[in-house]
Amino acid sequence: MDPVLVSLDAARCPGVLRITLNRPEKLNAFTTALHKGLADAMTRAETDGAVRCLLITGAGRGFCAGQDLSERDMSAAAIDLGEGLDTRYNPLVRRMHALPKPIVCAVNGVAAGAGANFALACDIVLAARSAAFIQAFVKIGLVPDCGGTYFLPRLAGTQRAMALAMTGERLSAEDAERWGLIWKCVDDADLAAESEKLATQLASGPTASLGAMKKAIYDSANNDLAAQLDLERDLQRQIGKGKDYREGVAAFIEKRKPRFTGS
Ligand code: LHQ
Repeated sequence: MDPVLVSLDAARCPGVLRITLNRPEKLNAFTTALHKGLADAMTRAETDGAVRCLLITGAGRGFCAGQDLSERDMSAAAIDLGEGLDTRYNPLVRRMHALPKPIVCAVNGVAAGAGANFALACDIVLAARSAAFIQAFVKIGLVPDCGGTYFLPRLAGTQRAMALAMTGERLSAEDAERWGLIWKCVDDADLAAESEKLATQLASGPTASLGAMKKAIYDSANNDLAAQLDLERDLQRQIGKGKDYREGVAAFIEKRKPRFTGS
């Protein structure tokens, strides 16, 4: 069984590359093969102009239970967890952040360990009401990875980040929404339709402008106001040269819906 399903269904969700983690019997825990599937999907997202938004979800009752703990060689000589981060997790998170296209995540069930932080690395996160986020690392004597110590304090504040990491307590999707970790918690039965609707809307949007928003908002974490104002100017200058800006203004003047092409 393919550990990652990748599809672009032009009839159902035009412009949306759907990426489904597909090891439902193990709650879609990361293996080397699953990472390879994700890396290939990212390459397609980066190079295929027909892809204008990503939609990531999980098959079955879980979203992702983090690293598959049965795949690790536990002999003392073999343990180098940094290697897995260097070669698989960290490049994945960097590529997701750098991708100049929006990434929607539909968290369909439990998201634990690196699975929780993989979800938080997406640009807009929806979660089913029955889903939960667990910083499970403390339970096996590790530290949050996959960007967790970067995203959590920025999204939820230092106190909440610290307590989530140190206790490994389960955070419900409702609380995750209340705390600002995710965009929306929706009824389980509505998750697929809501996330497809959002991804399809973004895929028909001004892609270059969405990509620039992503860069500006993420870079703001490391910029002072002066640098951020300069960045906004540079991005606006660049985006203003695109066809979508002209189309947006023309549509406004002509009192019609814009037809953005992503250029
Ligand atoms: C799993 C897993 C799993 C294998 C469920 N592995 N089988 C770590 C090390 C190295 C380098 C880089 O980074 C990392 C980062 C990390 O991600 S560390 C954190 C790893 N993840 C965890 O510690 C979470 C472990 N899983 C759980 O605590 C529970 O499964 C949760 C709370 C996610 C869900 O609980 P339940 O709903 O009760 O499901 P379950 O425990 O019965 O799991 C269902 C099946 O999935 C079961 O298999 P089985 O054959 O017995 O039916 C589990 O063994 C398997 N599974 N997580 N990470």
